[in-house]
Amino acid sequence: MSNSLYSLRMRAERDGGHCSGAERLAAAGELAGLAAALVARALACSGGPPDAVHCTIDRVTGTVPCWPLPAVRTLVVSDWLVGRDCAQTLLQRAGVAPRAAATVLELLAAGPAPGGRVMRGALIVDAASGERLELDPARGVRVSRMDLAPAARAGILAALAATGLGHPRVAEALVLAGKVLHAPGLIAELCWSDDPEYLAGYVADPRGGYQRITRLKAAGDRRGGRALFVCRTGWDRDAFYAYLERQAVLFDVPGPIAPPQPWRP
Ligand code: WAQ
Ligand code: MG
Repeated sequence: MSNSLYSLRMRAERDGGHCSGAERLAAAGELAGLAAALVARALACSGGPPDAVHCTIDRVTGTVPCWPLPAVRTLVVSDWLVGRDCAQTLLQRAGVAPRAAATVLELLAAGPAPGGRVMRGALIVDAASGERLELDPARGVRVSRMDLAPAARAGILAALAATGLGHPRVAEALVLAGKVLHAPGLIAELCWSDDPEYLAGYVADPRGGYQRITRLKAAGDRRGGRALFVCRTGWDRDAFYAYLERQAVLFDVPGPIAPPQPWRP
């Protein structure tokens, strides 16, 4: 599985800000249909039609590793305030300094791009000091070139749906987190959606896996984002970007999926 694979990336913007994005890996024969589906998704993005939709297709070169997906847990919280406390605790357990975790939670809540907007990509944050490390803080790092392996796709989506995780955002976020967890120097990832109706988010880390939190924001809130916390010691920013933006990765086996459990601090 190498030469015949293409990376397909879509991003859409409105009023100079990010409003929709997606990244897939597919064989040549699938590209036309997939691109059409992603354009349709961009045109349907919440908040009104986009001003621009960009689709980029690149042939993938080099070998493509196939990895298992992270383990999935769902922590049920009564409201988003408890959810953010839960995220703070999980980030600390993963090795993020308390102040760094709190600062980033506040930043995502406020809208991390200039003017309180959402970013197209993810923040990169020093897990010890909270310092921002992106090359371009308005854009962040955009993780791409990852997908479910075509032959395993239907089975993995069925396994997720059978446990109540059939929403397409779950599979997409799980694949993204699966790639992020192998990034050099990665300590943890924090994410919640910018979709005003999608309230769940997650903290992922190499030991804890993909830890869903049922509410990380209030209904109707258009702000969301992602942050990648790294250990600065020996960290190489260029290698980090190269892995996240250019290395293609497929996932062919689901991890264990635990039933939802109430969050107890
Ligand atoms: N690379 C880096 N950052 C990204 C990417 C990417 N490929 N895609 C999105 N982001 C950033 C960007 O700032 C978005 O505003 C933010 O993440 C949220 O993106 O288990 O749907 O696509 O129930 O809205 C998580 C929970 C859902 C799923 C996350 O994110 C579950 C989600 P969205
Ligand atoms: Mg997305």
